[in-house]
Amino acid sequence: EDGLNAWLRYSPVANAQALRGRLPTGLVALNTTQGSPVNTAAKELTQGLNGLFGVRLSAAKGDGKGGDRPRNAVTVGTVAQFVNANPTVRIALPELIEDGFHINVSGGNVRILGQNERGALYGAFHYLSLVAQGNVSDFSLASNPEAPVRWVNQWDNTQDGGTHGSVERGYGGKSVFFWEGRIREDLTRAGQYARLLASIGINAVVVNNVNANATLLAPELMDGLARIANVFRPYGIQLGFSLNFAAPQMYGNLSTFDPLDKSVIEFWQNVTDNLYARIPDMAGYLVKASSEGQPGPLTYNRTLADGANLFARALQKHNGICVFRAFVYDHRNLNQTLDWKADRANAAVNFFEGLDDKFEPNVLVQIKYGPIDFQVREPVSPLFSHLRKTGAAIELQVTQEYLGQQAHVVYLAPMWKEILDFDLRVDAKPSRVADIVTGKRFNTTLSGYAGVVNVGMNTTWLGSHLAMSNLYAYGKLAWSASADPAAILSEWTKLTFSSDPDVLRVIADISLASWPAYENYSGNLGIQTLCDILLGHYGPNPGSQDGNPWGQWTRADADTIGMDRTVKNGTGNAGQYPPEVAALYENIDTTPDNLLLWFHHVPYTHVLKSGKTVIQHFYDAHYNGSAVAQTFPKLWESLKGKIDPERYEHVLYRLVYQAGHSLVWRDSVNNFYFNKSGIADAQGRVGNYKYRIEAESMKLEGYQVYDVRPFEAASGAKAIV
Ligand code: BDP
Repeated sequence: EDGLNAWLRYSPVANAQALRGRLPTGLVALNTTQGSPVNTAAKELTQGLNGLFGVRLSAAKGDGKGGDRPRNAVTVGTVAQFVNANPTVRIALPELIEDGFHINVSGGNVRILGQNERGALYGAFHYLSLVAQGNVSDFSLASNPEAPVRWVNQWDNTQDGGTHGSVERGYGGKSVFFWEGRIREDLTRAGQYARLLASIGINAVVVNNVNANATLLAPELMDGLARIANVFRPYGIQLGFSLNFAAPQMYGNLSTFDPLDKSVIEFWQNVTDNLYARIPDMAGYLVKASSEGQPGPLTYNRTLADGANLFARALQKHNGICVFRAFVYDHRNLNQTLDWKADRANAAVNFFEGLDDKFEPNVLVQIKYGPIDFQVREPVSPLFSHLRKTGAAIELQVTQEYLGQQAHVVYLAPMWKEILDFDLRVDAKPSRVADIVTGKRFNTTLSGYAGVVNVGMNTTWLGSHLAMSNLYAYGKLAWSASADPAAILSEWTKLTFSSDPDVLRVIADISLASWPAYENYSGNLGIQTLCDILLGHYGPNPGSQDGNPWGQWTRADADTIGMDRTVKNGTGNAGQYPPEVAALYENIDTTPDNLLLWFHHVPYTHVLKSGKTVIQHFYDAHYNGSAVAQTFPKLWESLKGKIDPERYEHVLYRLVYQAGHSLVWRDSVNNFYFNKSGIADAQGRVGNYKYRIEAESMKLEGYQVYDVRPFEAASGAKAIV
């Protein structure tokens, strides 16, 4: 068990023999064309029922024409194909929207019908997931996605200095798509990835990094992209493509990339036509522009709408969409003085202000869940409340960039759920983020989800077996935001490991405790993840938070900490929310403790609602969080013999590492603020390590002592190597 099949293992269910009698033995595929999603569904059903129950499906006699319906068979196809094949049969079909499906199980007779071919494939995967969990009773259900856009973004580089096929913020190895500046010859892994994604309802993958390489527009590379699209197509996955805004100049040798320039418009139309000639069902473009040094419309004093519309118009005749990222900021404070206005959290609303009615209808604005950047705790981005005419998508990050990079277990679904359930109270009316990004709140047609996943060639995909629950949960929540994180996890565990109650309990105990634990040892009270902020985004480095020009500051000094984002005294960020929410955050008494330091600048001695001071909360939370992480290896060890050895050891290794690294986090952050504030820990722990034996004090054979920077990342600023 190397993880490659993730939750699609189809390993025998416990009582397969007893359940087999209730399963179909025949198969009617309503489209048998090679490469069609319905044909894929038929193959999956065959493979799945065989693996799970040892059932060998055979093509059932009679394709149903004239009402001659086969018995004890599973029928799979679209509603239209079914009606076409059974003109005289009348069945009550529930209403399905694009990509939706209907399943009816009556004894061994199973009918799986999609609104389209992709829906039929989703239905087949859903049916297999239910029977794999031992559910073979009769049922009838219909399921429709809540949002049309359920995309994955991969930050894969075609070429990147010497590291060909690297994945930016990817922790699972090299790209499954690119190698040595080209598209891989062998795209087997890309196909396996598409299969996993289809099984959780994903309908498109943007294959290249948002920091896009313009050379991908070369004809031979476009040919390669078409090969990826061919591998995706049987799974109903469309290909999306990231663009470099300056490509007209960098690649096309034009003198400009001004979005209103005629030659630039022609350039993009030409590129788009060339891509669609090769990939007629391409999903569209993803554009990162005027952000983090990337070129964009602002270079020419054009608006972001001018930038987005350039691509949207080129895509219109091909029915493609332009997903334009809202991650636009240039709120640098180069003097690194305390300029309260230099708040990156304000950037997106500032840049999009006044543009709501300026976008072409096929533009979708993709907004990171919080106003900064995938931190362990952020309020939701205020931009969700500003776009009413323009479709909005929420960007979530499956790859755990700031959240432990898959070396720490952090089950993210509870965090996403909190964000999706947050009510922004636009116009004093219920306005859940989930209702905004599914188009319900403002009646937008384009809406949805983007998940930055960043799998790689490692057989575990993400570098860690347990991290895959995040990918699974992402798909499930993008399908329906009402899904419950604990239920999703339990389903994932059953499919990935087993239904053994101990396995379910332990994985739930670890996973559901993991986000709070990580928050506790990595950055509390809304101060953000206190990791190294400039480069790796990994490991503790609270000092780095105040030493960078991007306004992403903790504003900590000897007496005080936190960013004043109030309208009254601070950066005004609280005022970007609708009035009820703005009032909540403006007032320190109504700001929840977990966002206190996001919105307010207070003395370390400020007393929280919990009754503790800020500094004591820091100390205690870091001890509590790391104490929880210490329990993970022991919990996991209780599963020895219940998990196959390969995955058991892989997970254990990481959990032991996490337990250790959580102590590094605890002591680094606590020591840092202890040194800064000079306030002692009421429990006498911080700075008082009398039971600890420092490695550098031991008799060393084959090791050398070296100085650690930042000093707080090692006790006594020393480590051995
Ligand atoms: C940051 C990542 C960087 C991405 C950027 C983005 O560190 O690698 O390019 O976000 O989303 O979090 O564009």
